[in-house]
Amino acid sequence: MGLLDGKTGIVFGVANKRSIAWAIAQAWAAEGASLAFTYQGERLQKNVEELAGAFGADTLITPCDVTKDEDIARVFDEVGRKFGRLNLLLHSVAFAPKDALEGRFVNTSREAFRIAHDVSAYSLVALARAGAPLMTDGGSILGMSYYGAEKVVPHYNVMGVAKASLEASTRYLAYDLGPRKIRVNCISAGPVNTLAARGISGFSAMLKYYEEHAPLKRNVTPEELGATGVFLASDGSAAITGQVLYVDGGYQIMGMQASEPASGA
Ligand code: 0WE
Repeated sequence: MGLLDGKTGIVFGVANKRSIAWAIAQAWAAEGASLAFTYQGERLQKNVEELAGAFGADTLITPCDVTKDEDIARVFDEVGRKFGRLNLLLHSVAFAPKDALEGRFVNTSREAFRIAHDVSAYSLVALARAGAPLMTDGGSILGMSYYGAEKVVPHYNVMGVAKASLEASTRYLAYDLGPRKIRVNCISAGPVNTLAARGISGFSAMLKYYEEHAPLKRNVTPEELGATGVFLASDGSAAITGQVLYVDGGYQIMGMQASEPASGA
C-alpha cells in the first residue's frame, strides 16, 4: 500500500540522476504514483529516457521548454490522453544566465532578469494553469526554492529575486486553486550537489559552511527531499497550502553563529 497509489503526476526538471526532480520522482513512484516526465532539449533526452524508462510503459516521456506556451499545451494534452487526469505536479526548473550569477546583482541586465523570471518563476504559473483542468480530484503542485529568496546569498543574485517571485506565486496560486482542492507548496532545500550547482564557484565551500552552521550539522540528502516531496503530495499534508517548507538541516532558523559549539554538542 503506497501513499500515492492510483495517483498520476508530472515531473519537470530531471536533467540526470543527481537532479532533485529525480529524487522526488523516485520517491513518488515508490509510493505508487504513475509519472510523466518532461525534458528540456535533445541534450537531456537520452538521460531522462534512461532514467524514467525503468518505470516501463506506464510512463510518458516528452520534451518541454517551459518558456513555450505551445510546448506546455501539448504536454498537458498528452498527459490527458495517457492518464485521463492528474494529481501531482513537480516544478524543479530554474535558470539564470551564468554571468548574472557571477558579477554583482546591481549589474543584472534587463535580459538576464527577464530570462531568470520567465524560466524559474512564471513557468510555475503557466504549468499550474495548464495542469489544473486535469486535477479534477484535487491535486498537489510542488516547486523548489532556496534561501536566497529570503536573505542575501552572495552571487545568487537574480536567482534570489526569481525565487522570491516563485514563493509569492506559490501563495497566489494556492489562493486561486484552493477551492478546487489543489494545493501549491514549495520546498526550500539546502544546497545539493546537482548539475545546476556544478560550475558555481565556491559550491563545495557552501556545502561545508552548511555542515558547520546548520543545527543538524550536515547537508540535506536527495532522499530526504524525496520524503518531503511524498509528504507534500500525500494526504498527510491535506491542510497545507501556500507554504515554503525549509528542508535544510535547520539552517534557515539561525540569526547568528556562536563562536563556541552549542551546549550538548
Ligand atoms: O537555484 C539554484 C541554482 C540554479 C541555477 C544554476 C545555474 C548554473 C548554470 C540557475 N541558473 C544557472 N545558470 C547557469 O548557467 N541553486 C539553489 C543552487 C545554487 O546556485 C547558486 C547558489 C546555490 C545554492 C549560485 C550562487 C550562490 C549560491
